[in-house]
Amino acid sequence: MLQFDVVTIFPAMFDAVAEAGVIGRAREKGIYQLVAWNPRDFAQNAYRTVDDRPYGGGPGMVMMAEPVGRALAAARQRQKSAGVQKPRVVHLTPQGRLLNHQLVMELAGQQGLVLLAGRYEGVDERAIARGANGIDDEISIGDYVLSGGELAAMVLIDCIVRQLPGVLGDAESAHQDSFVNGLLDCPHYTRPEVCEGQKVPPVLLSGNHADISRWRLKQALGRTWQRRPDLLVKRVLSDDERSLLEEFKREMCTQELNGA
Ligand code: 6GU
Repeated sequence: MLQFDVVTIFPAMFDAVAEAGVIGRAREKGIYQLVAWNPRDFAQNAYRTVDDRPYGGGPGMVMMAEPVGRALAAARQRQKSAGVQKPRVVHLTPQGRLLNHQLVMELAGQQGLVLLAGRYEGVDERAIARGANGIDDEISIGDYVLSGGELAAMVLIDCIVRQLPGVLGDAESAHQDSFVNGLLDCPHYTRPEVCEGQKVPPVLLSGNHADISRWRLKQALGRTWQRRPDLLVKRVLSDDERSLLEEFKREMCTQELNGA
């Protein structure tokens, strides 16, 4: 069972992942466990203060090192009790390295993860030092700013849990996801065959599985070329894929000439 501990001043936000959909069901099945730790419960004064003004001045507040450090220590202790000797400790921050499929797979192979979700302008640097009993990674989920690390931590939990054995059924298998083969996914269709005058591509009704596979790969290549050319630069195309992409481009030109 994968062990998650999250340090957050908004533990209730994590009910959203713990209860809904495939990720909620995975928790009920005992595939992972998630415990939240609130730095407020480790604050010293009567107001349970967890933030203060930044030294050196400037806007916003900083999360205090001591309550955060004590919550992290409690999270590590809980991991140890659950049998995890060396949990990976991750700070979610826009200053982190960008999350991608490869990093998700690496984290999905860990026994336990401690996630620190910061708020305000950031966390006192002394609570997020690297090294023994420090932070192992800083991770960002994209080049935009969230109000806190909680949503990013939930994104991370969702991506990781859906990769664990027994979470997705055959029908929803993670092997066919976008990014697994370095390409975006192909378009999908279901009933009815005609929807407001728009037909399902005839090849999908042909029953010819080889043709269907080729069409799907062609669409995946075409979409990736149109929407995420950066992904194609990183991926070596086989001769077959190269000719499918050329076919896609030719068909696009023909559609344009026909006014589609
Ligand atoms: Cl991990 N945290 C915050 N606050 N904003 C983000 C982020 C993380 N990743 C992208 N934006």
